[in-house]
Amino acid sequence: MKEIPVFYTPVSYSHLPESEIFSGEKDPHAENQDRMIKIMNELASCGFADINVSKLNDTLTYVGQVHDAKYLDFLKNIHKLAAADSIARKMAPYKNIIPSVHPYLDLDSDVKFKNLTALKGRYMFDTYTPIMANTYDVLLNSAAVAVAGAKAVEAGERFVYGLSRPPGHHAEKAMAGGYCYVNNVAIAAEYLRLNGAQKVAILDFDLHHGNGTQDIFYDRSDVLVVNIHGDPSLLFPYYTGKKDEIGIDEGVGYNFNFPLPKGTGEDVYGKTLDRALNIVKKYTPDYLLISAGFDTYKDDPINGVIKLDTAYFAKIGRQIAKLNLPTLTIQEGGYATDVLGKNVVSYLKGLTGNK
Ligand code: SP5
Ligand code: ZN
Repeated sequence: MKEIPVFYTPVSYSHLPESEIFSGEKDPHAENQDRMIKIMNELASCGFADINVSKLNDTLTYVGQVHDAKYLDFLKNIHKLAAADSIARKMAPYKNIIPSVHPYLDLDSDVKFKNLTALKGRYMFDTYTPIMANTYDVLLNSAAVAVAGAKAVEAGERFVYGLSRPPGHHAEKAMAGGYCYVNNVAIAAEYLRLNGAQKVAILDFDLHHGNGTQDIFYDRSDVLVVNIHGDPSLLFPYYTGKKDEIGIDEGVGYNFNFPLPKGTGEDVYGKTLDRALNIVKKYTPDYLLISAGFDTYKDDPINGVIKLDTAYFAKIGRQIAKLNLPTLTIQEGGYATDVLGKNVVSYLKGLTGNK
């Protein structure tokens, strides 16, 4: 399987969120290190060529094009600020930064967010996405994988897979959430736009609506965003992902959502995928980027809505490949750890038409 280079960074293994807080209770964190180990092992046993992205190079430039400077300062500094604050209060330093309150008015006030608790609530939209001491380093390396992948398709590779971890599609311009801190696929898209591509399309087939990617490109026509996901009235991220979110200003007509009802299987999924791919085709993009989440797998522990099996991910790959576009796939969710590697490989083999 030399046809699909795999980009990854071992720095991702040091991302160890230990728990996510759901309704006041601590659950073991679903986005665990084992996921990546399983993917890497399966890729290795199928002979994929893996490429260790060991340097950030110009990653920060493109991260800065997508995310607000104040948000990036927050990600970079919050741990040190919180540590200093704990010492001043004679408390043990926090291991995990998690918000406690959220602003409901005036998100741009500089005055309001001087207090650390207020600041956390401003830049983190849920209690599932803890910031640890090494998180800033880890998220930059995860983004570097996406940038390296973008450079590889730019250099002429037909298919590239970027195993970014942590994932990215829930990260908005100025907000972390849904296990995501910076938006890897958006950073790759922005890299391609700033280096000569006129039009980039993003297709997101993670179970969850890619609210972050939608937020980042909502007022733009140069990056088409198409999302297929479980009905957000039943599922995270709840507040976005409805059909009538079509973009604003320049971006009207360049954002598409396909929310799917509980119990969606291959038949309905396949028809929806065809419609989504037709929209991409009509747009005639220079590049296609895929936010690939495998949490639509039938036995995924956080899925009760869309039911696909391992073989079906190959079908998704085959349908995407029919568009004949240079295609960069970025890893997002998927929490059925034991079969995650097999699901990823099934999809990648579908892209190239391998069995
Ligand atoms: C990248 C990605 O797929 N992010 C998904 C984040 C969704 N998190 C949902 C967490 C659901 C909480 N689990 C409730 C378990 C009850 N004990
Ligand atoms: Zn997901």
